[in-house]
Amino acid sequence: MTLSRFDFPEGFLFGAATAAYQIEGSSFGGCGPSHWDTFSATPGNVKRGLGGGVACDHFHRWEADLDLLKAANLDAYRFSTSWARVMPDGVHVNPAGLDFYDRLVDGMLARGLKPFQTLYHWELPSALADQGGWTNRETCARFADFAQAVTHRLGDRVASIATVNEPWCVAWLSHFIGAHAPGLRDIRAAARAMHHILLAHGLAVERLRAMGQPNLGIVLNFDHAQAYSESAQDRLAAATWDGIINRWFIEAITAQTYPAVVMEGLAPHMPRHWERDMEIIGQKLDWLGVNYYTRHILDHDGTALWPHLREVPGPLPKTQMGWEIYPEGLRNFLVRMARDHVGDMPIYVTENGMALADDGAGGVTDDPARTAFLFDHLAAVRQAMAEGANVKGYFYWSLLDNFEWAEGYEKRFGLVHVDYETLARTPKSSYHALARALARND
Ligand code: IFM
Repeated sequence: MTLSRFDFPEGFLFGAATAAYQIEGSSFGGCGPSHWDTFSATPGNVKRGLGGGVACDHFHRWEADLDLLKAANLDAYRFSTSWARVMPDGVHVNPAGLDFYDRLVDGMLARGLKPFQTLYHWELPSALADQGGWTNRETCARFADFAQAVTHRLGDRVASIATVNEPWCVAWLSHFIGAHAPGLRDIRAAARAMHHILLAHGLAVERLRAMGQPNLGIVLNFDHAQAYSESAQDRLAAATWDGIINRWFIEAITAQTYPAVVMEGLAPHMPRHWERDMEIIGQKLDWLGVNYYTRHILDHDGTALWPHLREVPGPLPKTQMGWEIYPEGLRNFLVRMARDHVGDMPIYVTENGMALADDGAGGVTDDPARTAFLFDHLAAVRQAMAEGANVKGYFYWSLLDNFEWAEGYEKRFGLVHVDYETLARTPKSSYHALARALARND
């Protein structure tokens, strides 16, 4: 199914997203070390042991990259501001770091692109990681300082600010599963990170509100949780997964509570007096960002410790990440967020996309599967809107092939191909399809 911008209400925003560490090159511009530099320098953590030192060299090529966004007829660009670049030691400002983002934001405005900024997309300065990172409550206060410093410089020009990208990844994936920096597998560290990342969000919102900054939100990732069978145990496994990834953050923010099904495992490990933070965490926001990629099928694993579950491979076609393609899940989450949590508050799909292999045989830029993925998910957004979700925009992940965290550079999500030898950019057929769909014909 092919759609165009005219199938959506006037003012609906189409954009593409990236993140600082994944594209900029952390070895440039006085950027400080982050826990992703050390994580990726440790054997076994990242495929081929590559980090974000150069990445896509966006730090030097940002103007051409903004031109690509504009030529795709996009309305907005979702980018992030690296904490380690702005504050190399986590505390003191690096003027060159702020200057870079200042130029970048002006470059967006000059091209008619709305800047959608994310404050934290995972590059925790090493100096703060050394002090316990997200397991340490102090990091939350430092994050509010960072939020203030960046906003003081950029806040007059950005269209919106998200505090944190995907707190589930920051906390659970990184401290319980251990797949992302800092690579811990420790339930106590995970419980603390699950709470502290929300506290950091709340403190930043409080600080930015005090500065009069409008349009504040957070970006959460959602994963459709399906029980493998109708058995009570499998349904509990799916409900537990749903609680950990889909309910924990949104319920803290909108209802100032944590789901009982998750507290069953985490309660003994929560920081002291966590309840006292819930009011700060639950401040009213202006919009919600929904990142959606796939579903997971869960069954009960009686041999495993809490949360007693394991993932079962599903039957649907999969992306290069091995993720099932399931657009219905996006419709579900958008409707569920509106119905159960945020009502009429604006929702943006802040990430949605697929990785496709670079086959190295000339097919790298011909990606009809990505085009189909994109339009099928846009159709799901339309359905959700017809069912009452107040969705205001859609951002494809990602503009460029980039550093896909633990997967290194092999998993390619971009509308634009990046040759990591030459760093040349080549728009794929999905990029051209999107550009045609968004053309205004005027
Ligand atoms: O690349 C990531 C991004 O940093 C956060 N959301 C999911 C994407 C694909 O895995």
